[in-house]
Amino acid sequence: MNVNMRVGIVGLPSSGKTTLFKALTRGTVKVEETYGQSGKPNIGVVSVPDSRIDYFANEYKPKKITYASIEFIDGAARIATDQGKTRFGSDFFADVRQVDMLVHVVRGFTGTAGEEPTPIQDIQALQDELTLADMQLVENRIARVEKQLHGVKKGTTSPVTTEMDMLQRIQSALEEGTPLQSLEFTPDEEKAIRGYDFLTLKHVIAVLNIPESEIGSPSEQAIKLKALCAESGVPEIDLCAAVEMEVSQLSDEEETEFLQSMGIEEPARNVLIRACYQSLGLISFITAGEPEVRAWTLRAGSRAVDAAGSIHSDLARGFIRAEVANFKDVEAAGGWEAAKQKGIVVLQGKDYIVQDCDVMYIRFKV
Ligand SMILES: Nc1nc2c(ncn2[C@@H]2O[C@H](COP(=O)(O)OP(=O)(O)OP(=O)(O)O)[C@@H](O)[C@H]2O)c(=O)[nH]1
Ligand SMILES: [Mg+2]
Repeated sequence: MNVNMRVGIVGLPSSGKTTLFKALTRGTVKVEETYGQSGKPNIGVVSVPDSRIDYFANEYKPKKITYASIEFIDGAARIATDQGKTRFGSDFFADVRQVDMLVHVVRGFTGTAGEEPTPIQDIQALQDELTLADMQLVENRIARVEKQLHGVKKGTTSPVTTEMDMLQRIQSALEEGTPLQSLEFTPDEEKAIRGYDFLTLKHVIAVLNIPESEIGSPSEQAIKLKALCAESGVPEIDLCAAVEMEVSQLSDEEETEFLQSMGIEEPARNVLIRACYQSLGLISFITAGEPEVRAWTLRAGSRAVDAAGSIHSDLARGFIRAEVANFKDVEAAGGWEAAKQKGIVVLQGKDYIVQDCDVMYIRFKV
């Protein structure tokens, strides 16, 4: 399985989307500054930072090092402001449908024309639009199912009545402002829902683009936004995109030095990349050896045999056992071989649920 997750960077004009994109891609992608001019989005594939890989790369000096990756798209899902009013075009929704999740950049700095930041309203505006689009979707679908219901005998149940029942539940939830994520569905319903592609079911991470002066000392507004996001279960990250972009252009050593001097452990872009990965419900396990040290992406809850299959179908077919250890334990033991000798590496069967911190070696025979 090659999981290629696509994250759309959305937000009002001049909120700092492209600046953030440059920070995420560390200047490796040539960017179009505004889509107004080209209409083309900026697309960049970014490695998910992973200290486990760095550790084994150091131990094995492998020929190849492969991090997990995420694709970021800046410029899909454009939003325009027209005389102070936010406009979401139909292409906005079409673009949003194509990504797996959204990073919503909101302006926390004073605008170029002196506009005060209004992050809470900005977040709400996008949420409202997504909700409205979903209401429209559910209404259209209900109208269609109603027609099909004519052919169903009253008092009997059929797939059509079940669908109608579910659609009505969704409709009331949207009207009441209850997040669809909090509704309970049967596995069949879940499948149907994925087919509808509701926008409010996309995971969102809010990024408050703060001025440099507020790094480490959040404003009242930032604190309020954080509380609000926590309440609605939306992860929120404060960062200064302009500083992140500058830092990201430095070499690794310079960057570490610079951040240390500011008392910062790691760049916010890494925190954001990892948050996206988590929000998508993904985990990774590591395989390590001289040919390659590599992170493999899996959906949380996957079994050892799925992990084997993600490497190669032969490994799933001929799966015998997986040698598994927690990375922290391997590190503490002083490496994989040492961990084996100390009995830290254990054998697991097909149904073992892979954990995000696992280092694995698959034993197989075909
Ligand atoms: N003070 C400050 N200005 C920023 C920051 N990030 C971006 N800007 C400025 O805000 C303006 C817009 O930044 P962009 O990154 O181009 O914003 P955008 O969201 O991509 O804009 P559009 O693509 O036109 O919608 C630029 O003048 C940036 O220099 C920041 O963190 N702090
Ligand atoms: Mg831009």
